[in-house]
Amino acid sequence: MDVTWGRAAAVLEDNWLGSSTVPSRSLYPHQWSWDSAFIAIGLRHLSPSRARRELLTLFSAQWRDGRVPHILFNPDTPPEAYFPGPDFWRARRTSGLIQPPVHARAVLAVHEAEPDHTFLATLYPKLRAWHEYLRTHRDAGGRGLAAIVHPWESGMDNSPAWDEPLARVTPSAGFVRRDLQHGAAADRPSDDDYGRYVRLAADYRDSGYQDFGDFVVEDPGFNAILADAELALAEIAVELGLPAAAATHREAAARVEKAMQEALWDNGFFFARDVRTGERTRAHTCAGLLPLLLPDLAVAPALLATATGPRFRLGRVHGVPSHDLTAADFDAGRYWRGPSWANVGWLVRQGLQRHGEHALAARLGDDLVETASRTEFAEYVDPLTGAGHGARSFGWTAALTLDLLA
Ligand code: 2M8
Repeated sequence: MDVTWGRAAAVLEDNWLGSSTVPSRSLYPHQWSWDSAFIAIGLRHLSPSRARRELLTLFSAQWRDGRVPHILFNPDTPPEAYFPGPDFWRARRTSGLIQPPVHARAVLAVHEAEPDHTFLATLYPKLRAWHEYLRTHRDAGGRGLAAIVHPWESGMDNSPAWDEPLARVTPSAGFVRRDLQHGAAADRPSDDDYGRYVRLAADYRDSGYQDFGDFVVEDPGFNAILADAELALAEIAVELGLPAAAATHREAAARVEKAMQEALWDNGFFFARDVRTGERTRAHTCAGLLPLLLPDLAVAPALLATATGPRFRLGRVHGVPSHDLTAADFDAGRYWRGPSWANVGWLVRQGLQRHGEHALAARLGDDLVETASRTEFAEYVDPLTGAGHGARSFGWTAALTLDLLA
């Protein structure tokens, strides 16, 4: 057995709580939404039944309005282990925010590893309700794009794309950051940003998790993943013998893609759009590369040129930098402001394959495996040196390594 395979499998074993997997035993001791989807994609190679359990556990916490919460709290974890914990959210056992909808893709992948009609038939209506929530409750701009109401919803918390809309938010004070007990301050978001995250989350909570507040943004990463998820849902519908439903999912994907093209594309790149001002934010971040996931993306050649050009240097650096290498505020070690993340690398690799860029996809895949193995499955890495940062034994890094090796 490959040594890396065994070590990656051991990480998932250690992070397994019995019905779900934590991203990290120290920094993130609960179940996170998009982490679980990526983890299931790796777990399916070890145990399809555990991968199914991972996703079924997450969807057991789906809200009645269809949203899949971004954190499902583990009742056995001490409250002081993570902030903001269940007391903050006042939503029983979950947060009230969401994360990118990678789940349909994960459900399909798990089914492909070991076909299970009951699993598909159980999750299909839940996935439909989840996408329906995004399409209706989250269409703040009225353009057919899902808006996020908090940087945490992008999964790319302190991305430079959020600097402008966040500047409107007055930071909260009087809370204790638990993350700094486990992570180096220079690798984590700043105190000011954290204060803004807490303010936005409290305002949203106080509105009953309904109102659009100061931060309302259309993110190309989130929407590309949504369009891809609709394509995955179409494949699931075909598997379930529902060809008419499959056609509606493909149409939904096409609508999101068209809206992204019209509202977010500019000069060779996809940018986030601030719904409050109507302006596109100017930062080139890795989220703008994720529309490569869409196989019929008309602007793929131009986007590929940006990906391989000086801003991201794909194939010539480690992974996919989370921020523009040429930007003055690129920071090689600070979270989502420069470092490369395995999940983004894995998604972009899929995109490269879908656009026939097989050599570049293979080079990226090899680098992701080598870097993950060398850094003890680090949460993120410096794209220029490959040095690990953040947590080690990180769930999705280990899981996606397994998927790349399989
Ligand atoms: C990070 O986000 C959480 C808040 O959700 C945090 O900083 O405490 C992000 O990297 C996010 O993408 C990820 O899902 C989460 C757990 O790994 O950690």
